[in-house]
Amino acid sequence: MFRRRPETTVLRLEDSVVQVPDQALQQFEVDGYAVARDLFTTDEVDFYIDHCTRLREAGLYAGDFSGVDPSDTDPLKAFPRVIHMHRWDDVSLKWMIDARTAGWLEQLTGQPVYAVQTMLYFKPAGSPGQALHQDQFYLKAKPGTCMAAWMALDRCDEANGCLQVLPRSGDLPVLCTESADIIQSFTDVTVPVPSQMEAIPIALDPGDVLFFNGAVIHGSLPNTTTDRFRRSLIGHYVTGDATEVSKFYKPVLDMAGQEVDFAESPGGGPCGVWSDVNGQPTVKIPA
Ligand SMILES: O=C(O)CCC(=O)C(=O)O
Repeated sequence: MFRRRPETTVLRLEDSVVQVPDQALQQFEVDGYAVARDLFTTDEVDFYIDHCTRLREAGLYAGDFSGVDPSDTDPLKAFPRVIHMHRWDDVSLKWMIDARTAGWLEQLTGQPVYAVQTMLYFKPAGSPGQALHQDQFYLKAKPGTCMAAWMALDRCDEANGCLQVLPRSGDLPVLCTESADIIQSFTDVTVPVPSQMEAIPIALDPGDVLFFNGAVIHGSLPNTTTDRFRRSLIGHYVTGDATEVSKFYKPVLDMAGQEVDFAESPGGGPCGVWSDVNGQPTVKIPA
């Protein structure tokens, strides 16, 4: 049974278990991302690492497109990512709709949010990264946008392939993609970035969460260490004004875990390309 959508989008800060610092709100306004340090405790992180390890060991899941073989020398085959665990794993569901995450998402976006996806990355030593992309390319939440909550389970830095983000990309339209370098990335499409702009690494400690909107250009470099995992739990959400999302992300849940009605977003649509306006890289959508 679907729940009716709430009539109001007014948020009551006093109901929230967290208060997002002004500095994070300001950074989100400018850049489209913000970091919540220590949002989850060390004990919680230890619990998630243990749970996620057992979950991967337990077998095959829908979304294990290339199978799983712990003895394979290809790190992505030995430890493939797990997707949409919240659909069958209660721990993942509870993590996805945790009140602290909800509070951050709601205060950053100024509206309620709905939850659509969980992902678990192991990214062991030697794994490729993920080429720069925008999540809205995939989720197509409309109107509004999608949001990500990316939680570090290990210390994440440049050596083990932390996330990188392009500052001030949070207001861009969805860009046209091009082929990615599939030695560096496990995905085969990317978005171009003008030479004057540069994605920056976001180092996180276990329990820190990086929040970013669906326009932010982001990705990750390979894990070049010989002995460190870069495990992370990722939740994807859509903002409360959205009425449609790509089929892959349905069913959509409210932050109490109840299914809500959403239309299926059609594929395709226009995409932006960089052009030079008075020496400044600017995205235009060709007519
Ligand atoms: O964790 C990564 O390396 C990339 C994840 C990502 O970019 C995403 O979930 O959109």
